[in-house]
Amino acid sequence: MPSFWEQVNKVLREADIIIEVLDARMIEETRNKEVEDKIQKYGKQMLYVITKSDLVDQKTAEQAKKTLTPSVFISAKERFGTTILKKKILELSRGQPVVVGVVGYPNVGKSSLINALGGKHKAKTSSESGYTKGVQKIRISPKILLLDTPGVFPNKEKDLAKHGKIGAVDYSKIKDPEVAALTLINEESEAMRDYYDVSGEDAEEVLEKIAFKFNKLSKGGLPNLEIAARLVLKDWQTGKIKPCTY
Ligand SMILES: Nc1nc2c(ncn2[C@@H]2O[C@H](COP(=O)(O)OP(=O)(O)OP(=O)(O)O)[C@@H](O)[C@H]2O)c(=O)[nH]1
Ligand SMILES: [Mg+2]
Repeated sequence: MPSFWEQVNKVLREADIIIEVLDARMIEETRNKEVEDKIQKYGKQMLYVITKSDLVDQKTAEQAKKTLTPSVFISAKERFGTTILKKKILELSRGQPVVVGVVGYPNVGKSSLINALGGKHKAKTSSESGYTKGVQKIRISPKILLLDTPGVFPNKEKDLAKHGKIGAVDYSKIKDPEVAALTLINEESEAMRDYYDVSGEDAEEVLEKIAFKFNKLSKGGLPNLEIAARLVLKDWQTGKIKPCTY
């Protein structure tokens, strides 16, 4: 099977419109500049779709809308924004039949978005990142054919902590969960405090307290930071912890 990037490249070349799917909690971090550069190079029409908007407040949504155009806010979970998105696609294609490629980082919600748009042939989804392995065609209306693609991140990007935060690498598979979790605790300290109801001088102390609180202990009763780190990454990646935006 061709690599994930090879498959995405083919879709970028062949589709008429490209949807870049972004996670509303981490909009800038889930923008794939390598994908965006290619879209520009091929002269394709791009549409930003910001999904998981059920996890952020309205203010965040409105701010992002101003900077990214054209963009549509949706929640696949709550089936919000899907009608507007279909309308937007038809507006961009001037009512003509159109092939739309759906691309983005792993686990941002590409397949869920396609399902929310009402495809009869459902795209398979999972909380595990890297789930979609090949391009799938899903017709959502007589005029709109969607291409679901495997998630990719920029080749040059080796930022493991970021990949843990945005869920591009699954919490169960991440190689250095402590580094990723400590970075996340630092960046989202208020959200972490609210969710776990613990506080500490620094991220490490917070992680230790989480380990104690959830009984993630090694022999001898010491906190098992690796297991606690995976718990934090899991809660974040699955959307249990909502970011503080004020
Ligand atoms: N809260 C919330 N969760 C969502 C939403 N859309 C998707 N998810 C969750 O995000 C996770 C990933 O969803 P997928 O649709 O499989 O993501 P994907 O981009 O296709 O992932 P890959 O195929 O692995 O690249 C799943 O656990 C979904 O339940 C949404 O609108 N709101
Ligand atoms: Mg998928």
